Formats: sequence, structure tokens, C-alpha cells
Amino acid sequence: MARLNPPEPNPRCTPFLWRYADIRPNLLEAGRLVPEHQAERRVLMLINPSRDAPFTTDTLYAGLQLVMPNETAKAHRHVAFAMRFIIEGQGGFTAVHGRRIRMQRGDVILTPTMNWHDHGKDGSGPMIWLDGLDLPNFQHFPVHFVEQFSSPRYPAEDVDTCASPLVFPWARMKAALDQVEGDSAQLRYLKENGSEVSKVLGGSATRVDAGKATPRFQETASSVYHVIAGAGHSTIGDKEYQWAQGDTFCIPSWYPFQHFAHGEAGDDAVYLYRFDDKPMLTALGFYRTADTDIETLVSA
Ligand code: GTQ
Repeated sequence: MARLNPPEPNPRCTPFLWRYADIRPNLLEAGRLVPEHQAERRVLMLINPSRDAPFTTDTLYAGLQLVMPNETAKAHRHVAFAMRFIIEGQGGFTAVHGRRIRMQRGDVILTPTMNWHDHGKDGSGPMIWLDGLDLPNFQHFPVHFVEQFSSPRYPAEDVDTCASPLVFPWARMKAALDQVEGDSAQLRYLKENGSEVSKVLGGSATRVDAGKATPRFQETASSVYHVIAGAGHSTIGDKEYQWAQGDTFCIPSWYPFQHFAHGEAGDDAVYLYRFDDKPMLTALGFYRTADTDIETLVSA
């Protein structure tokens, strides 16, 4: 009974940080060792050391995907929802149900449920991005369907990334963050009608001014953070995690956390990307923070 009814959320995943400098060489080696035809997707999965794939947190999956020039990550579609943060490279694209979207550093690109999608790349050098998917849900709900398309690429036409509802250009998000007053700011990636990007996953970006910190926070949502620019550290639970551009870290449910930007007044601000399961938890009535008045949760 005690195991089933814990006094507080008891995630099995633990906080963890993946340094880009450490994992990027492994990903590039995978690019040499694993040819395109051997992998439907070439992904260095960021699996939580306390669990097996697909768990980055108990509800979120994250991975770094690599596409090399002239490769195609073949068209498929599935129930799982994906949101991708573009880390590095030029000439990469993802085609989402007939819309070919140019990948540009800092942009967030959505792949909604059951949209055919393939990824590719022109030009030279690697294209690397952070995949965020709701794959852990399908360990609990055995309701996932994946279909392969009859050819490697689904027919697609170029779209204007600035006008696509599937793309959140970094320049636009950064400008919005920079307009918010205070030591730090957080804005969610929302659809034009103000709703979250999906029923399960959502995301946000954070600005922390040099030498400043975000408020300390504790929530039932779990999250995966990626450092867009700058360096700093986060306290998660009772540990401190140092990070710099390109690093990715996870915060399981209910671990208190706070982000600190290094540097001094006048230096550039630090920017973080995050995706989380807040929309799903909110829809189910499970979202709560340390500040929530518990009486407001009492059901009539
Ligand atoms: O790009 O469709 O990291 O299906 C894991 C599963 C990426 C994708 C992942 C996937 C994809």
C-alpha cells in the first residue's frame, strides 16, 4: 500500500545532464558507423541512467538526431508527437505532411500526430537537432501505431518557415523574451489561438540575465532543458549542474529547481529551451506546483 500511495510524487528517473562536448563525438561516430539504410532514424537517445529507453524522464523522451549530407531519414508517421529544437548545421530540412521546412539553428519545429515526415540534408557537414517525443506514454498505453511510407520521401513543397504554424523561429521567440522586464523571463510556445502545441507535450524558452537567476520552482511536470546560448548552472533537488551552450538536462517530477546565468551585468543573457508534459498533466488534473493552494484541488 505504501508503495502505491507515496506521500509525494516519486519519479523513477533522476536528474541528469548530458554535455554536448562529450556526446557530440559519439553522435558523429554513429554518423560514420551507421549508414542511412541501417537506421530508420540515427539518434543518440538521452536515456535516463535510472531507467531504460525510452525514458529521459518518466513521461518524456529526448534524443539527438543526426542527418548527414544527401541522407534521408525515411518517411513514416505515428501517433507519437514530436517537437524538435535545431542545434547545429545548415541545409537540413524536415518534410511534415507535404510541407518541406528548412531547419535553422534555434528554431522549434513540430511534427503533429500521424503527419508523414522525413528528414534530409543538402550541403556539407552534419545537421543535429534535439528530438522531444511523448514515447514513454506508449509504454503505459499500448496504443501506438507506426506506418512506413511506400517511398523514402513523402512528396513535399517548400514552405515559408516564418509563416508556418509548425515552426517557431528563434528570432521571434528571442525578441519576445527580450521585451519582458525583470531578471528572467519564460514564455511558452503556443499556437496562434493560444493553446499548447499538443495535448501531451508543450514547451517554453527562458531568458536569464547575466549574473541573475530564475525563481526557484517545483512542479509535477517533468522537463528536458537545452542550453540555447550562454553558460550557467541549475540546482535540481540538492545538486548543482554546470552547463553551457549545447548541453541538455532533465528534471523529473517534483524536484525543486532554479537556473542561474553566469557572467556580470552587461554580458549577454542566457537562453534555455525546454519541453515538458505540462499540457497532459493539466488536462488530467495532475498539474500542481509548490505554490498551488491544495484546497483548490479538492473536487466537489
Ligand atoms: O524523427 O520520427 O528521436 O520516430 C525517435 C523516434 C525521432 C522521428 C526519434 C522517431 C523520430
